[in-house]
Amino acid sequence: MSTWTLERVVDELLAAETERRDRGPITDEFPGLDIDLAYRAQDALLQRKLDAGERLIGVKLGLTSRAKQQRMGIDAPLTAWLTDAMALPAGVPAPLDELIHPRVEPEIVFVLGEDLKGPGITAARAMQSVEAVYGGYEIIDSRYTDFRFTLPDVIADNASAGRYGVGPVALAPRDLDLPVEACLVEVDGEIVDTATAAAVQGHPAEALALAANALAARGHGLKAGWTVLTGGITDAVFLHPGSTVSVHFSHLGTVTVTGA
Ligand code: OOG
Ligand code: MG
Repeated sequence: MSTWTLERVVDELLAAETERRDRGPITDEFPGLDIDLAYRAQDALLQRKLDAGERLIGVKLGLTSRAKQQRMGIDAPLTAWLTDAMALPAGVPAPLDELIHPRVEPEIVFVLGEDLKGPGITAARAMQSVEAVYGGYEIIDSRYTDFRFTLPDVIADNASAGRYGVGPVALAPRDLDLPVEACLVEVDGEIVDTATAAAVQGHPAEALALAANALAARGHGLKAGWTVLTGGITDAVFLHPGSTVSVHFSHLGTVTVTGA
C-alpha cells in the first residue's frame, strides 16, 4: 500500500464521490491527517474541481448547531467550499444516481453584497455585508460510511457537501428578526423537526463572522456575490427515491426537494 500524502487524500475522496461509494474514515489509515493538513486537502480538492471547470461561488459552515454537533459527535464548527455544480435550481429533483446516501437539512442562506474578510469580524459587522437572506436546504452526502468521521476527515471531505437549494423569498437583513425565524421540516407530509435560526450559534450572523475569521487565518476572504450556507438548523433527514422534503420557514417561504 502506498503511503498517504495530501494528494492521495484528495484522490481517494474525489474517487469516492465520482464513483458513488463510501469508505472508512481516512484518519483510521492516516492518523497524521490533522486539522491543518485536512484544510489543505480541502483546498486542493476545490482546486481539482475548479480545474475541471466548476466555479467557486461561496462557502458553507458545518456543525454550527447543537443538533448537528450532537448527531455527528463533533462539537467544533468547520468551513468548506461551495461551487456552482452544487446548486440545485428550484423544482429540479435531486439526482440520487449521482449521490451516495444523501441527507437534507434546513439552513439559513446569506448572499453577500460586499467582500468580508477577517480577522476581528463581529456578527454585527458580518451582517452589514449581507445583501439578502434566504431559507434553504443542503443535501449532505458524506464520502464516509454511515457519516462516521473525525473532524479532520470531514474537513478534508469538504464538510460532506453535496447539493443545496434556496427558497423563493429574499429578505434584507433589517426586514427579519433572524434568531426567531422558525423552520419546520416535513418529509412526505409528516413533520419531523422544528427549530428557530437561533439554533445556529445563537444567530446565523455569528456563523458568518466565524467563517470570515477562520478563513482569514488561512489567507482567504469572502467575496461580494457569494452564497453562504450557515449550517444545518436541525438534524438532517435521509432523502429517499420519490420522497419529498419540504422546509417551511416563518417568513422565508417554503423550499422543497424531491429525490429522483
Ligand atoms: C457534516 C457537514 C455538516 C452542517 O450544516 O452542519 C453540515 C455532516 O453532517 O456530514 O453541512
Ligand atoms: Mg449543512
